[in-house]
Amino acid sequence: VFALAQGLPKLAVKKTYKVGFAQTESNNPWRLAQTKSMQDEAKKLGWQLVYTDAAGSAAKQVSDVDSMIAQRVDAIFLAPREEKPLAAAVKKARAAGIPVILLDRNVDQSLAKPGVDYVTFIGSDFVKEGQRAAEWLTKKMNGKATIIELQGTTGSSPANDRKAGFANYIKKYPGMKIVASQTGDFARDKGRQVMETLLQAHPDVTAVYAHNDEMALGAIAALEAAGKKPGKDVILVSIDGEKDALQAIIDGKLGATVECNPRFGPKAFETLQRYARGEKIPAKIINPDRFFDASNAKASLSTSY
Ligand code: GYE
Repeated sequence: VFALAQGLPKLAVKKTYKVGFAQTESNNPWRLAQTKSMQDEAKKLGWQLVYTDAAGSAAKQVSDVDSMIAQRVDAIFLAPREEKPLAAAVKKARAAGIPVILLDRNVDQSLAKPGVDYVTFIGSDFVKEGQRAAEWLTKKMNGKATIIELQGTTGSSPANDRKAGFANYIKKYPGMKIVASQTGDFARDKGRQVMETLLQAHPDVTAVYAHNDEMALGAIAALEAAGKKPGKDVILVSIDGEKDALQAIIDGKLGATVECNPRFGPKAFETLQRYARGEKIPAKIINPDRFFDASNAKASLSTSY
């Protein structure tokens, strides 16, 4: 009955809405900060928030979206765990007449499109984040490094784009070599385990590029367990800017981290209201990100999460 031939579902202008937020997992400070920001903003506006946690499973997240559709939420905020499987969930919501706004991760652009299948993507420029990490590391290592890369969740847009942004930058520097690249699933303990294994095969490693802080912190633990000094024997760079990472910079163990801002609440809810009013929403809304290294980590600690 609700199926639309094409185009985005309309959203009525109302005082309050019932909106869904389909979170991907809650295993790190970044996720917790994002969830809190969404809950705080819903509370502030007096909107009902239907919150689900996919606990790291794309299949569960697809069924979480299904249940939001069944509950007839007014709109869905979705943080798609992986690019391909969640594109179908986006299309299902659209067909049911429910507008979707993507938060922090994108879906495969050949499978679902902004302005057609979903309203917009709000998040960071992940390619640029990878580039900035590469730029810092190249400078720090004077263009010569034996690098281990710890990738984020396989099939997720930040893992794909952070990898591409970094690789594209170091291409111009033949001395910057990635000798191993494996997923640590954006998780601290997985990062530690993967680093432990990769260290045995590559004891000559001089640098680590981790797609998020949690994996960098895991790698630091693995390096220390192997008798190496992170920050001296091996230089690490990562992405997110969480409190533990800023502390690791202050302690001299982590070199730098590119910020990836998790505080989506105000922007997300405001964008939905603008959409309801019929304003034209751009296909992408990019969050500005800061950069933290030894020069500003201490001063920035209190602004972190
Ligand atoms: O960097 C990571 C989280 O999707 C941008 O996911 C987000 C990433 C973030 O688990 O820490």
